[in-house]
Amino acid sequence: LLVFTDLDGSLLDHHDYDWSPAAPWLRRLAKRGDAVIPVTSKTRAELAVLRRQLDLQHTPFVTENGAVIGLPPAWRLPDDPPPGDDGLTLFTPGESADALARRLHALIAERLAPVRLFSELSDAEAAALTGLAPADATLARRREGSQPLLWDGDEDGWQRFCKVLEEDGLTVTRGGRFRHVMGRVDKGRAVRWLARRDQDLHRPPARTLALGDGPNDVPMLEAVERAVLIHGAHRLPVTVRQPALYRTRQAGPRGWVEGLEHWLSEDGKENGHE
Ligand code: 2M8
Ligand code: MG
Ligand code: MG
Repeated sequence: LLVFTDLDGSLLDHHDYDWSPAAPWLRRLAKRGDAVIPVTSKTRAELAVLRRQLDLQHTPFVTENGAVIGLPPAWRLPDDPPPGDDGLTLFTPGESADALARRLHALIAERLAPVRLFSELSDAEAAALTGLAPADATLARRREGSQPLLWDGDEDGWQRFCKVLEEDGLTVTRGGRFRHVMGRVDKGRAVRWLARRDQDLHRPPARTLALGDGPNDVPMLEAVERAVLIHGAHRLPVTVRQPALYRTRQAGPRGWVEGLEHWLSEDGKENGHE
């Protein structure tokens, strides 16, 4: 089983980033040999810390809403680009964060749009907005392939600006707190890429399950066999076209557990809801 999971508001609590309610299930899945694959808006710098803490060093990951895909050695194919010093092989299907910032600044100036780039805040401002420790805010600001935005205008104005961005070929989505701009990537494409890679490695065909709480998770929830929409502490509306969708009552890591327990029994066998 490949378990694709969002972090903030899903495996991690939206407010304090705690995942302790999910720890027993993380151990259970690891023991069964099921891959738990983080698919997040967070940066590779943030995830490097979390992969160690969550003991997910041997599974792939997706950062910045699909802009970066990272593979551990066991997921490599011979023709892949060479791995970095950390042993990870990286794919960056989108656009660089610097190029995105340049394009955004041009459009912001042209439209006088009330936008700030999260990556250009001070660590103290970023920490105050997210509840992250200042050192973690530094890691969150280190973008490689996406730019989270702060919009200081009304919703109509945002819809108009969003159209401008999309007409310029950018992808726009929303996480629990911020609006995010990327090149032509999303979590769904990254998940399909990883499921295909799993097949290309000639492993026994894997089932796929995904869990997420935000609008940015929708393409991922629609790209798998079975999905869990975790109750959002952010209260944004989320619509998912997925017949095998379970909506949790609980938020964050408790909702994550509730969703897994809907689809899997404790011995890891799959429950029969369809
Ligand atoms: C941002 O991502 C979340 C994900 O839902 C959001 O939009 O609310 C990113 O900047 C990420 O890097 C950061 O860790 C997170 C902190 O809340 O916010
Ligand atoms: Mg989330
Ligand atoms: Mg996220």
